[in-house]
Amino acid sequence: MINPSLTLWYDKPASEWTETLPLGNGRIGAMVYGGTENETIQFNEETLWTGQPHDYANEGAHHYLEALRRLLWDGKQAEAHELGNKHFMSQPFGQLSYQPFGNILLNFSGHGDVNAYQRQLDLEKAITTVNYEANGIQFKREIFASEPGQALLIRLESSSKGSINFTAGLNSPHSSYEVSVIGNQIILKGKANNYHEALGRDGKPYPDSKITFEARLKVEIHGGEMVQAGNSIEVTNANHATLFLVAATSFVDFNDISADPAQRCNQYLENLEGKTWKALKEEHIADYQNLFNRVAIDLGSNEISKRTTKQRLITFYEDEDPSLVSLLFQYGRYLLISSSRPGTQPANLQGIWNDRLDPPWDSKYTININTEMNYWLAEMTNLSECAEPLYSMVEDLAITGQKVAKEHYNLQGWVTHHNTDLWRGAAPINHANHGIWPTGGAWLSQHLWWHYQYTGDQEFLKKRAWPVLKEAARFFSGYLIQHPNNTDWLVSGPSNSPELGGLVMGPTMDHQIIRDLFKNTIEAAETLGEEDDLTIGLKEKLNKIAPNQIGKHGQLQEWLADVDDPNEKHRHVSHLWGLHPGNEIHPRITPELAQACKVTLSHRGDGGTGWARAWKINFWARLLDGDHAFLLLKNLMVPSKSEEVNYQDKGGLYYNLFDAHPPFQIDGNFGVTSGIAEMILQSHLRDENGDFYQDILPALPSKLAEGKIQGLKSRGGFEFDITWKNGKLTSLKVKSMLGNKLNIRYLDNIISRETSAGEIITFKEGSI
Ligand code: FUC
Repeated sequence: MINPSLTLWYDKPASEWTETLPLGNGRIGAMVYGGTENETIQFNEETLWTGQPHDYANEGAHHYLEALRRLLWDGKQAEAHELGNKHFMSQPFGQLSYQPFGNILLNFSGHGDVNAYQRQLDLEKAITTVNYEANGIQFKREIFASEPGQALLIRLESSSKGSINFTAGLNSPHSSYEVSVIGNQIILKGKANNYHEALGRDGKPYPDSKITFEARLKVEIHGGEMVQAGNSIEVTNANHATLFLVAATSFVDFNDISADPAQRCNQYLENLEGKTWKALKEEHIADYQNLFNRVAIDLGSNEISKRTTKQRLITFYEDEDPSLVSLLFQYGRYLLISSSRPGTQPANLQGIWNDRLDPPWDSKYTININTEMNYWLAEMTNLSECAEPLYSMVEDLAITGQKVAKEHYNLQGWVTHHNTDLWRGAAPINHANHGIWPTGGAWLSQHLWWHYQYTGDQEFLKKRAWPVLKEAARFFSGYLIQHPNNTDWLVSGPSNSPELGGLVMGPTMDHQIIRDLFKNTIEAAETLGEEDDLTIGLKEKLNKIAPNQIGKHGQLQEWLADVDDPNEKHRHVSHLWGLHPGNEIHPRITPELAQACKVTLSHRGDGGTGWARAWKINFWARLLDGDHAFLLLKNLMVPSKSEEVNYQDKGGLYYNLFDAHPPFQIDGNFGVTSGIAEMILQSHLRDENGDFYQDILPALPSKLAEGKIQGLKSRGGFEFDITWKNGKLTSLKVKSMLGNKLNIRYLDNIISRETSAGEIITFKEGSI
């Protein structure tokens, strides 16, 4: 029996990449086509990028900072763009790109015509299977990416002894590679292509690519024969076969690419030596389920849930099959576990799944929404460890960003602009009109503070969050300047409201982010007893940062001036940052500002790119409007066939349920999981003593009137099991992990009580 909330399945092989099924162990990613005569498994390794260690800072750029500000105050934006492009940008203007690694090619001659075909991805086990019947024999292929095994594993079985016949090979899209066969191993060695364009927009060359890579496909058979056939291995009449793919690059860290991929591959294979398929599979399932099984969700299912995933997606807008919502929720968690594990790189714009040498936006890290959206779900859906790579990247950026703070602003502390890459570029890229946006690092810092709020981990706060927060706050303490007319206000600039309207002084979003950074830093200092001149200064500056303003249409102003266009449908709704992921705007606390956010959202509309729709689910949940949040969810859960870059109104999902910007961009998958969680539980508001409110079912859509979730986490260190029927809470179980005070709020009722660490509190129907 297929569980419709935990399985993606199809009755045909994938005909394009966005129909293939993703696997990943955090480091190695694979996309499985599920072909019968020809199977292709396209794979990646997360450190295969173009370029080499590189310092992007533009020395002495700070000499132009004052001039930029002056031009902007004087209303000379075009001149500011020109000056910015000439003197203030990263060297070169762009950053480098994530790369595909190769393909496993399997040929099963005579399997062109098959019956009873089915391929599926089981989210409970993180295994994809392909089943079909050919020439009266049942064939089964199982594939998974093991984290403990550090390998992609493939098993080929059939219902009849001695009927496994295939040829296996490897290739790569890079121009410089070779394939050889030694014994039962196919070896692929290569060097990354250079960036797909020779010169940046400034006419300066991109750094050459220096990363080398190696993959090995080892074939083991039971019965039958195996021979070398050119660069392939040919297997005949085996009972079953197991294939092990290991892959590595020379990357060590953003400063060092001196590792030996061959030695790494050897080591990976050695570690697999002597382990049976069964043992490897069990080890993989146990490791994966340790993370995945922490949260279970059931929103109900019905007859239509039994159809293929493609059919379900096509009709979701009409039938609103609730099990497709649970499936999408869990898919986000699956994709995070598969693309981001302790010790790996964070999930990039495509997670770890990319088949192009020239991927959209380089498949790098865009920090003016996308990278953060990737991690909104991590703490709340009980995958705290999976955010570890993000924290490590922020620590790297705090190093490279220090140089950029010095060279571009002549300031201490660290700063990051709207993109980064494997080399941790922190300087403004692309074009002054949107690249000069200094609040990337401040926004990222929020995630380290959240980790502390969810886990109460003092060690983490002291050793990891605090240095990052303090030095980010140090930068902005020096960076904010007095508004020339409204001299009580401190403002940011030159900057932009991503990516609308070009360079300005004082975009609203910057002020919301900087306020959040200052508040978190002040609280961290108090908690750690680290208050000093800097944090005292932050307190003074905090209240002077230019406030949120309501404009002439009743909208929240995106800029200092009241110039918002009510017809503007731009995908970014950056100035609602204070509503989500920030917490300074809320219907209960700042009702006028919340109302202004609604006006803004009504102007921007209910469409947009995939990630824009996902963000709007979160916005509407924070505005406590579950039905509007559900409308956005529906608007995202529509099939998108378009692969071309489209900035307007074509967001949706591909048939493999990957989010479509379009093109594929993973942020929307993660954002949707966060949005669904925000409908069910919110914990970002606090009482007068600083203890968090636990808002239960704050934005439950009427279309999801019945359901059950187990294992959601909240700020303050609580874990929740929540059940509801007919739109009403019916049972609630809370585990207090840290012994903090519990403030449960349901509708307008509040129950507050002290807890002890480990205590489990159960509320029955009608008791709240
Ligand atoms: C930002 C967005 C685009 C896209 C890109 C990767 O620039 O404005 O829509 O998501 O990042």
